Amino acid sequence: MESAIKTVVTTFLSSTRGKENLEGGAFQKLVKKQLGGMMENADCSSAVKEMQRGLDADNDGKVSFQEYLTLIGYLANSASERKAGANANAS
Ligand SMILES: [Ca+2]
Repeated sequence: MESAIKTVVTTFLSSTRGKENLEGGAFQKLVKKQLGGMMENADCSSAVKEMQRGLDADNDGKVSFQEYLTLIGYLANSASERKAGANANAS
């Protein structure tokens, strides 16, 4: 658990290269390199751009750490829903 949290943090920090936000293509690079197994559209640039816009709560064109956590939370949530769906037959 602790290593997972550290990975979430260090992945963001290494992707921003010292900046506070993921800017330009950094977000897309992160998604393509790190999340291809969890996200169906990770290789589709337009889908990733769309997702970046959706995460960008303050509309500054960049993905802040907080906004990035929204994505992590979303992925964790959908992973747990998939597990729950596999364990129970009912919707
Ligand atoms: Ca933002």
